[in-house]
Amino acid sequence: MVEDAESQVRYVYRSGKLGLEAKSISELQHLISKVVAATKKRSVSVVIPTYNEEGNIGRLVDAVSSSLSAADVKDFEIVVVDDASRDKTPELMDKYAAAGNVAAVHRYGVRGIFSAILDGVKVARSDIVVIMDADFSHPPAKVPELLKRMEEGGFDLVSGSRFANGGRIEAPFIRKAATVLFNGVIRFVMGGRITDWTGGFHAIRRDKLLSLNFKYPAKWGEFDLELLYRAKKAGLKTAEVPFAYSFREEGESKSAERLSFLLGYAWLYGKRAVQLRFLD
Ligand SMILES: Nc1nc2c(ncn2[C@@H]2O[C@H](COP(=O)(O)OP(=O)(O)OP(=O)(O)O)[C@@H](O)[C@H]2O)c(=O)[nH]1
Ligand SMILES: [Mg+2]
Repeated sequence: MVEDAESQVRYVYRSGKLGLEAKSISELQHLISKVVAATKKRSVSVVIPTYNEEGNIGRLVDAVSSSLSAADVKDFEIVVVDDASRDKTPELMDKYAAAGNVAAVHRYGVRGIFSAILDGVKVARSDIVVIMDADFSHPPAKVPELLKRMEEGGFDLVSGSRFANGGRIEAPFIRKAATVLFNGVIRFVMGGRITDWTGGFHAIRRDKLLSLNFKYPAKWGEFDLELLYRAKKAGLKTAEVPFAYSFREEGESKSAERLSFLLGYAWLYGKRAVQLRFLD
């Protein structure tokens, strides 16, 4: 059998004039750390995982850049972590990366939102990272607010919440109803004061995130549950900021509104909540 070049695990990093390639994320981290001393450290890194986001990624990078610039956040970077998308996402990322404040990370032979985010955080060149989706579900205009809250309150983790006062969900009815229901059940199981366990929109101190001991593999957004649980357990100082979640505008929805999918989601999230709360 001929091996597909894309099935071999490989990491490619491009930012400005920098072009690096490695066989593992730790090797890539090492290569970056060698040159980073000679380049500038960043104030914040916005980590965005992508898979087939050609309709969104360029617009999102522009929107995040404008929103940070408008809030007078200087020297930020946007780290886009792509898993060999089949559309034009990879070339768009590289185009943006050439300009300098975007780092394009291409992973080959690896898939998954959670590991993409973690890898993005590992190669981030700053002490504070923001995690958000590429499809405008997490509003770029809110990013400075997460950072401001973090700085002013001395928090380690500030999460966007759709269920805190002032938060909302703009999505097709069934998707919205399912999210409200799941979240209610998860909140009940997990206990405590966190209102949104699966929002996926966070600002966090990089070293704190990397020091959390994640135990479970995650396929979709179940890692959010574990992130918030581990953060709480490790005594991180956390806060929530309300935000309006909007359903993806561009690109294919992997979840759509199929009942089988929603049930799969409920099973995964519910199982993870019980594992964390009672079996961890
Ligand atoms: N690097 C990487 N990113 C991914 C992968 N799967 C999804 N993503 C990205 O992770 C983010 C969240 O995924 P979504 O597909 O929006 O998940 P969702 O919000 O549950 O579902 P829809 O918006 O309905 O598709 C988006 O930016 C995706 O492009 C993956 O395997 N690898
Ligand atoms: Mg989405």
